[in-house]
Amino acid sequence: MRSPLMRVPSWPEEFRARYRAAGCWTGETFADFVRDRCERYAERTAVVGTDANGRSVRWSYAELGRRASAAADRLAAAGVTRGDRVVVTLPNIVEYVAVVLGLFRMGALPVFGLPSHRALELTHFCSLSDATALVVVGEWDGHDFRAMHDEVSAQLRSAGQEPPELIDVATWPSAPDPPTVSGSGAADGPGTAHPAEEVAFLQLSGGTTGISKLIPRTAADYLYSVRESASICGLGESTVLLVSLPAAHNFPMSSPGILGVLHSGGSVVLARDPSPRTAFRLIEQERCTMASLVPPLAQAWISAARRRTPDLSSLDVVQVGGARLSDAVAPQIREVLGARLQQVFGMAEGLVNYTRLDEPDGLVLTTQGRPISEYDEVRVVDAEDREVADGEEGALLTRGPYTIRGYYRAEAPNRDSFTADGFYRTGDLVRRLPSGHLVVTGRDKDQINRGGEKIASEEIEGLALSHPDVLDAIAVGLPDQYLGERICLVVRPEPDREVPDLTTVLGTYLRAAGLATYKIPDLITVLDDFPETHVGKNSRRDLRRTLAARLTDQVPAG
Ligand code: AMP
Ligand code: DBH
Repeated sequence: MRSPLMRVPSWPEEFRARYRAAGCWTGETFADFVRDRCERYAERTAVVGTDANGRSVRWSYAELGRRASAAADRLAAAGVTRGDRVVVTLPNIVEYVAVVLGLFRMGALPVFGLPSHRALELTHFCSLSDATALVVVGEWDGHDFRAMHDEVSAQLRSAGQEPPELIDVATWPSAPDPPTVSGSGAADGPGTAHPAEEVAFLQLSGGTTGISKLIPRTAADYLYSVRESASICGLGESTVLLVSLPAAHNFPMSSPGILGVLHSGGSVVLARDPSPRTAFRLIEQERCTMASLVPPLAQAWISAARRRTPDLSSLDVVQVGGARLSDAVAPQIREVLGARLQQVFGMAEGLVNYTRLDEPDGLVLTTQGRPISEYDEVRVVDAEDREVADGEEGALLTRGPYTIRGYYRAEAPNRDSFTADGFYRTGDLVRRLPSGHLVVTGRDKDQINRGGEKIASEEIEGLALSHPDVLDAIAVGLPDQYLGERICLVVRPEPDREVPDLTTVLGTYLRAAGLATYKIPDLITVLDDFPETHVGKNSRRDLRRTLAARLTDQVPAG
């Protein structure tokens, strides 16, 4: 038996009442959403892409509805029921959309892993969420996910936990089975007064401290952000969104992303790999009108478009977010790609900021936008949590109708990441302009942002420290022309040990430990001594800063 979902920190009743009264929170559940949109837009094209076996696929909304039900039936046959957590780690294939909507229909909770996650992360997510099943595609990009499921299962068993069922979408037939009479896929919402306000899925966070945490999101809060995002971004039935980023990321899922497009009756085009070649082919073929990119991908598109002159004439808006877009690259979105730029500064915990499509270049090219909602509360504060004047740099705190009040099963981090009155400490340093626009100027969290992927320094350090030849380890982000930051791991070896090539040994060690590919350090440096820092709460943070500054001067920029 799986444990029920634990209680999560949530909005006080006074806020719930306010968000309901303001119309931010409606009673729509994800099951309602799936049923309603698949019926309403039945004949329109919902999803274009490839399936687990590489076949080209084009599903109408009605077909998507059938596929979601078929996925729900298969999940139910594997033992998944309402309220269960299911870790999904699929690449950008059409089954991803069917599985997620299928889980929504049955009232089970997706936990959004990435295809780049490995046994270490997936064991952690399965364990923390007490997952009933792990959904994978048999083999992808040379990685065997079935073998990884075995590894995850062995680890959980040795910790006395029940392993998740393996669900391999590569074994699913290309045509859906006829729907079962039980209709397990189409269950109605739970019998509570506000089913839409129950936790509907767990999203992942790079977080502000420690390793990835699970973010509990509800239909009420999430669909509010999705509806508003769709409206801000001008989505409609003619929208064709190209999804080149990993589909499970919060950005391509909800800002306005796949859900925003399905809400509006448009089409989602899934790119199975992020290369400009694949993207340009799909834009030409499907006449994509919109794409969401992280800055390194935007740069890759720009340089590829300069060389190849693809037909991007259908492209109206290119969104860039996930990491700071440099002011130098921003104008090239229009100059080279011929599209309007929209900057997006968001977080899986909630708050999303957009530059609006009708705003002047001065704001669009140099700010990261302003919040979605008039109910988003934003405070920019100094080290004592006192608000600073507009234009001055400070730490960004936020609270609102779609920003969580706490992570799932994370009491200690919650004390650090949220104020007593429920503001989320984003860990971002910003300047707020009188117009409400935010400019992201830096960060006060121990995190590396590698081209939009967030990595907690502590996670890499902890793993490096488990190697017997390592006395101490520090992971920092060093400036990188292309990625924004790359990961540098600095290790201090055990004094008495003679390791011929600790850097190579450690690289192999981290990979073998099951660390996600994007977290593997780009550079490993050995130092016999670490600089002295003050003792105390912030000593490791000081050490990271000192080493990052020193290495930035010494190592040529990547
Ligand atoms: P996460 O909490 O893992 O969802 O990551 C969200 C974080 O990504 C934010 O708190 C920022 O640090 C960073 N981020 C997202 N979008 C932008 C952007 N447009 N500019 C700068 N940083 C961003
Ligand atoms: O980086 C992010 O997490 C992010 C970026 C843009 C996000 O969660 C979002 C938009 O919703």
